[in-house]
Amino acid sequence: MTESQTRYVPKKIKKLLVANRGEIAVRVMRTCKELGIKTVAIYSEADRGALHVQTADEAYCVGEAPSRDSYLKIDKIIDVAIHSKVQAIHPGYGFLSENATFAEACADAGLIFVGPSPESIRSMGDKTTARLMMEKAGVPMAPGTPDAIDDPTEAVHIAEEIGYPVLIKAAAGGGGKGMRLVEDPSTFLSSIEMAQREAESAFGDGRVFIEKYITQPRHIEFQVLRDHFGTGVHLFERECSIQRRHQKVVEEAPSCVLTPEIRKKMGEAAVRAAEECGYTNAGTVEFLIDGDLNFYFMEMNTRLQVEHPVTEMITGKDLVVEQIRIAEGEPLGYTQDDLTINGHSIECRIYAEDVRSNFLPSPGPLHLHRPPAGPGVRVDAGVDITGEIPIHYDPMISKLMVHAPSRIEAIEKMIRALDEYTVAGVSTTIPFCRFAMAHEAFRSGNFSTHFVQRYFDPSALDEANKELEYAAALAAVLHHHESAASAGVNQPEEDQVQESPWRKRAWM
Ligand code: MV4
Repeated sequence: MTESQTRYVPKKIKKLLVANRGEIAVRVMRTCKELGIKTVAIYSEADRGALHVQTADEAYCVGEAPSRDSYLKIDKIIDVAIHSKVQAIHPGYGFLSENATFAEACADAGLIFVGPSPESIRSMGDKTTARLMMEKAGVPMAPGTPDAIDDPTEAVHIAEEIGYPVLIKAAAGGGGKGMRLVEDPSTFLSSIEMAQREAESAFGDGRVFIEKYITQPRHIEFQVLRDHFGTGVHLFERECSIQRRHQKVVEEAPSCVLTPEIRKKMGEAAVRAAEECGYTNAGTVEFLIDGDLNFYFMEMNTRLQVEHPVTEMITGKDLVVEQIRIAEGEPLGYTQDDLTINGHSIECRIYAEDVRSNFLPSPGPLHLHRPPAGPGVRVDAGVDITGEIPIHYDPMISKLMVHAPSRIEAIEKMIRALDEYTVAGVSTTIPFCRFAMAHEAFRSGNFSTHFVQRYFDPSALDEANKELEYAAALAAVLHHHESAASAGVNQPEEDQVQESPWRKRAWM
């Protein structure tokens, strides 16, 4: 295709296929209903009775339970889209959402892919290409190799210049896959070789690059939106530092460590990042931020993210509405100055996992799913009052979001909502979320991406006796309030406190 042929032709969406399952499929369909758009679901044989199938106006089985036989079957999904006469496909997150070949297949079939162009997906998917583009856009990055390493002995010198520890990352990786930490030069060469071999077998692409390792960072990401007329905005940040093995568990917006000045700088860098790759639709620019509030580009996610609702709650924007309008060729219709932060929002991801057994997935039938409600509470679930968490997919049951005027009120509301949440039949991460909400480090804002590893001890949980656990959390909170600012109880050990770069920025 030549440049002129790719010019965007506005087109109204009357019917849309959601190429996904679970809560995100339901969430996208809800907005479609509000916009008067008919919805089409696809499902695997494991999902015949699933909520997203019941929610859709039409539903089509696309194959057997394993994702590669159903939710990842590009040809089959395009066939269903053509047969059901939709104008557009929304990919949700995961599955085919960041697959450039799928976005291309949609375009080739005359279908709107609700997301960025295949070119944007491809360039951000290759972390070395992304790095080069961000450098050009003047987005701050951790010191590192400008490109993939082809001469490891030369890379030793670069690592020496950067200074140890360094992190080896796979060009085709992302989300923490294929990373390797190198503490000192003695293991550098062997680590590079191992990383290249691992990347080759995991991604079919052995290219790796190195970056200076940022210690005890926080993960802060910016939501961006960009239309087909070159207007781009950011919808502020989400703090996602509470994660376990690259799986986020608690997210919030805004982050309690950003000053208005740094927020503005990071937001502008995120919009420049989107401009540089000709980005359209919704995207997320991930940063690491160190204790001195220096920020570094990590990667760009070219999809709607799991944690998008916290952004919706503080901005009042429905991100799926924005995605669909942009995909239809509508101009954004507002600018950065029209956007403000209202209050504070927190999300807890409720997984069917056993927190006492190292977060082992706990799939199976849900005998009862009774989510909390009330003012400022939102639950996006993939199941109804009963349902099933199939073994074949991500075991997330739902996302619980709260919105309140301040961070502390949001935390208290979340504790109330978690306590109200009843799930019978499977183990859930609710006890972990309650632990996080009650923890002094979380409450004070003095935490980093090491929070779970540093503080979480499953033996502290007693899921069998919720009341007891809740009472303990309350007692701890009460104690904290009564012991006022400097008692030093409920604080991490002295040496840990001193080494935390976040303590000086913690407030409530
Ligand atoms: C890093 C880093 C420290 N320094 N890069 C993890 C996910 C992937 N996007 C990149 N990741 C990291 N990159 C530099 N230069 C630490 C991590 C990291 C991390 C980042 C965010 C949230 C949780 C994390 C857990 C381990 C490592």
